[in-house]
Amino acid sequence: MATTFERAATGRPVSRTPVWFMRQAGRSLPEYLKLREGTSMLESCRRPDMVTEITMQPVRRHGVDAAIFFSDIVVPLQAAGVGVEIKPGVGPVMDQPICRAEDIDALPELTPDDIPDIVESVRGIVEQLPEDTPLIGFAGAPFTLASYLIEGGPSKNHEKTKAMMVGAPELFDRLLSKLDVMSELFIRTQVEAGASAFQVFDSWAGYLCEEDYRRYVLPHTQRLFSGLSDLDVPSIHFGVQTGELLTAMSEAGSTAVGVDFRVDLAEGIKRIQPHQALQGNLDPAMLFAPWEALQERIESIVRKGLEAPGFVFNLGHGVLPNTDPEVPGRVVREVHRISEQVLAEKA
Ligand code: 1CP
Repeated sequence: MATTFERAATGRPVSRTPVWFMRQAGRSLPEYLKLREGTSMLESCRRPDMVTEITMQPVRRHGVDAAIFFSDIVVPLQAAGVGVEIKPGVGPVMDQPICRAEDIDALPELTPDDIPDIVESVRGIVEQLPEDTPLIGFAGAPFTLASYLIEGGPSKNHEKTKAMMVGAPELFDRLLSKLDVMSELFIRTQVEAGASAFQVFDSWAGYLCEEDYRRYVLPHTQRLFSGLSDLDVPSIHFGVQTGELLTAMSEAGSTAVGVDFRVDLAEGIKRIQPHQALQGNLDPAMLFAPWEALQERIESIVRKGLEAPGFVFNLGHGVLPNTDPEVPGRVVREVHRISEQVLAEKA
């Protein structure tokens, strides 16, 4: 039987709205900080005992309706042999940024033999998860991964990436094609090992105008989703500041589209495909607001979201580092309460 999350993410009826939070595992949890002491981020991602425990922590503490695999979008690059490190407080940093054709040709391919630990981690998590709590796998979208490779690390303006995109489109296309294959294998590995759904993070797509997105990026993301369509599991496509791109992103082929907090959900519904589910979109900063103010926001989002064919409650981006670890669980309970009430009113 499909779980509430799987039903909502594919537009099937539910009795209440499922909730999970991007970055629900991590810096906001004292038990995470303790476990991570002395182990680098990428090493933690490759140790099945740690991945399993960290993925389970928010499920236990917050009672969320889905777990998200603890990993990072650069893990497949690192597993394939690319020199990359995740610097605390910075993010992924590359040993050697990509700029020429030779760099792209030299980019190693990911093979199943590089990631037996991912299979082991997923199996360990699925064994521990309650039956009604699915595991969501994920990967970075080709464009967002390309930005880290070309810029060499986190970037404010993505100028080198855009320069290659318009100045050497055939190189850019070759790079994104290689990343497509890598992300497809990373997701396929997670789902075949037991993940019930997946999310594609195109975090930095929102830096593009729609014309460039459609011309240089969308065909690759479409290929990624169509390559995974045989898995027949719910899929979510998410990016930050993508209000202007939502319609184009909705054409990539996911069952659900993630909306960040800048877009009103009533407007978001109009911009995606009529059959698609919606995921979002509470501003993560609102978890710091007084409870009554937060409650009002939750109710407004749930009422709007439930007008879509399917609705998954989430934040508009990741949980912020200093979030009170008691608050996400309260949000979960409140979303359940309000959505049950709204769905009863509609029945
Ligand atoms: O030092 C630390 O503790 C590392 C902090 C950290 C964590 C906990 C990083 C570095 N990544 C992660 C885990 C992570 N990354 C998850 C775990 C599952 C969960 O959601 O609980 C996921 C899904 C990601 C995916 C990811 N990594 C994205 C897409 C999501 C998003 O936030 O938009 C991106 C852009 C990255 C790159 C990255 N990794 C880490 C940081 C700080 C960043 C962003 C850096 C930047 O601003 O460019």
